[in-house]
Amino acid sequence: MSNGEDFQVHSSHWGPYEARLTGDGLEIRPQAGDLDPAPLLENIPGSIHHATRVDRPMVRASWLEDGPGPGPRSGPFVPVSWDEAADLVAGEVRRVIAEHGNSAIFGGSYGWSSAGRFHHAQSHVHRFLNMAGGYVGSRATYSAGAAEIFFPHVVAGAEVVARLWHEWEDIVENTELVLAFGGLPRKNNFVASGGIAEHRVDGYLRQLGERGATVVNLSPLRDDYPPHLESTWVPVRPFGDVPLMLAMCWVLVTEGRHDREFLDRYTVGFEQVRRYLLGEGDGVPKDPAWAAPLCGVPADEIIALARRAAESRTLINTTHSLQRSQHGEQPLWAALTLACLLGQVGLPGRGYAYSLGSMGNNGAPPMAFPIPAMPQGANPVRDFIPVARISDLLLGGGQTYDYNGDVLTYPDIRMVYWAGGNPFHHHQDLFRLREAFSRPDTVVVHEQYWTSTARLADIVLPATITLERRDIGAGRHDRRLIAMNRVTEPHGEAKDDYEIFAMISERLGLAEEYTEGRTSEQWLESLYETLSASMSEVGVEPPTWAEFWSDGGLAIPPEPREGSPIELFRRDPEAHRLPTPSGRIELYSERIASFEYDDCWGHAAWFESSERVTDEDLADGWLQLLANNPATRLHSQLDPGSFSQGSKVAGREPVRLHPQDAAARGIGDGDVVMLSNARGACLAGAVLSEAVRPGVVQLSTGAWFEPVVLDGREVCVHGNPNVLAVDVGTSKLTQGCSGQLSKVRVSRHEGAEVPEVSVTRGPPEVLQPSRDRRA
Ligand code: PGD
Repeated sequence: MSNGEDFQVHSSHWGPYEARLTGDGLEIRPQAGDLDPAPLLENIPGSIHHATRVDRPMVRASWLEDGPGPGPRSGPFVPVSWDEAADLVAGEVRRVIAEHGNSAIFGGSYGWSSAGRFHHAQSHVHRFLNMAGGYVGSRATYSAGAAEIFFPHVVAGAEVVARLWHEWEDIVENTELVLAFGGLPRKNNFVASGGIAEHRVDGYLRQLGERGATVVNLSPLRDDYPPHLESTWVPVRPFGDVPLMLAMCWVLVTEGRHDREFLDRYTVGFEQVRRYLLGEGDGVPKDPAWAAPLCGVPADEIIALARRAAESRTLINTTHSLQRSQHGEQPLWAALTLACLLGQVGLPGRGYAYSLGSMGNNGAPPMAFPIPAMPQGANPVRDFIPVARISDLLLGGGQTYDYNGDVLTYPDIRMVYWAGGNPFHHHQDLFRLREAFSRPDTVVVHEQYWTSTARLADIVLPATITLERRDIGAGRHDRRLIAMNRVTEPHGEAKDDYEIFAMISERLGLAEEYTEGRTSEQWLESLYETLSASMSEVGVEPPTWAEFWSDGGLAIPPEPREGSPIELFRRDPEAHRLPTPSGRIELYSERIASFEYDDCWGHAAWFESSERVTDEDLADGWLQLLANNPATRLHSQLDPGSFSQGSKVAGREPVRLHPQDAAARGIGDGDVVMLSNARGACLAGAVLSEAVRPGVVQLSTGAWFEPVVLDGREVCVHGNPNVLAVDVGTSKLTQGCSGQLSKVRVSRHEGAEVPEVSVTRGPPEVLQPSRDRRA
């Protein structure tokens, strides 16, 4: 839609906007009707022709000269034509399949890609590889890897718990006390996978406060609750949530405040939990005196909080971040157990909620109609990995490991194919990941920008950004489909992922299967037709395809429902049995217990973690690194953008630490500091802040990884915390990402002079093409 001023409607994971080309670039403005537009929009204007765009297909010179094989993936790139690039990729796919089989290709290709239902990079890489006979895929997400595997054992699918149990409107209306473990961070509420049209959460939180409800922000960071709204900050020590929750349970049980009737009717396993809380097996009562040093909350405050929760209409929420560290299942299970003891689960706006505050549309009802999706076909290869086990896979072909009751074997991978993700941003222990990436014969990446992952690939194919293509924008729990107009021509020789795979498919004799004879425009229209058909089926007249574009989108009503799944369960637990073995909430799970894991038992429990900074560690100079999602960009996307760059300190990612910890180390505001541990080291720019609990340093993810040798050691000079984060699974049960919390040392950097960050400024070294390079 053009609105007379040449602005065109468009969208992103952080909200819709309008864009137009001007003489010297791109002008954008939030879409009218967005209640609280995201500041992340500021990253977009400079992004179209940024110096870091990949403008031509590129192949690493050494790969061209020596052919496929393991190696360090270093050295310059050479530009090639699209035909040559497509020939090379098709030839390598054919070779790997012929010599090693389809299970030698890793196509799990995790990542957020961009908004847009058709040009969704992962859908295309999976569709293409399925047509080629299959690939090793990945299960679950970096966001919620522990929750996705754990919840089905004890209540229901994680998506159901996260997205269908609660609506903000019920919370605003009913809740007196919100115990927000991990807070309800404003930065996360700007973002939702696929897009978010209206950004309503801030308004809900304001109304909640106006109604007199109390929100307790239980987090090491004060601004994990929007600073402009009122809340009570309880600065819980990292890894301290479980002891705090267990001690609250202990108070309820020993004071007889637990709801026996609820526990008998709706749950199984209270007796095992009671014995554990009282220390009948291990001799350790999980009482406030036990919990206080672990969680950093005084015992009398724990008691008061438990009593207040029992006397109020209480909602207990845990964010995704709580489960993104070792034993990530336990905070969820302990919070659910606490909510069950309070007996309020299944009442509107009360009980237990998962991941409110982790994404902007959690707590919103689903759309009444299924949003269109590109069909991916079926994958004949059965091998997969839990998504965060990528380094173990590439380093450990043939090795076995425990996962969710099974023993699995890592297949031997020869080719890695990635589109729409940035593992050298999202994975942990990046120096180990780099070693892992040196093992396969070939790494192919489709990228828009020279991210660290593109720089560590053999073949890099330039992908368009959303502004260069038409698409349908939609998030499953949003209220609007957005007509994403094409605002500008592709940068350089960039192509849509769809076109790229169509070219490669053609060389493999798979063009007909992959494209089904359709152009991108025809696919878009056919996706829209699936939506219009489901609207017509229930008697709703859908706008025509042309009207959809001229209106700039389409409002979709929420799905009508007679109560959330957990409310229905409470009303009638027999008619609405939960999909657990007992049909009830499992405070004790026979099934999990039967796996006999030493790091996840049959009930919520406290486990020590190798990355927890103890009092002795603090005395010895260690600090607890909290590597959370950033406020100035989505993950690593558009790190070179002006909003993200504007936040850098001394040209590097800002690291926040408490003035007390800074003073003890002679660190001043704005100093370049070194964070290090046995896994790696990085530089960052110091920001002193009392919003961070003493003993904790916060360095968000997403600064593009830039390793440089300083004083004889390789260091990320930009500030990517994943060089420090631990690469172990959350537990044998879930094997999720545990990168949120690590143990680090922090000091003022006084060694070699530090180079400026260059990774966000331009491309890596590119050689001129030479006709006889391969002769
Ligand atoms: P993004 O930066 O979104 O990160 O990890 P993820 O890999 O999703 O990467 C998306 C990439 O896709 C970008 O490089 C972008 O340029 C590219 N891209 C976008 N659109 C397209 C397209 O249309 N085509 C192609 N070919 N490419 C495209 C995020 C992951 O990080 C997540 S979800 C979480 S929650 C994790 N959080 C943490 C954490 O809390 N702590 C640590 N230590 N580590 C984490 N990592 C995880």
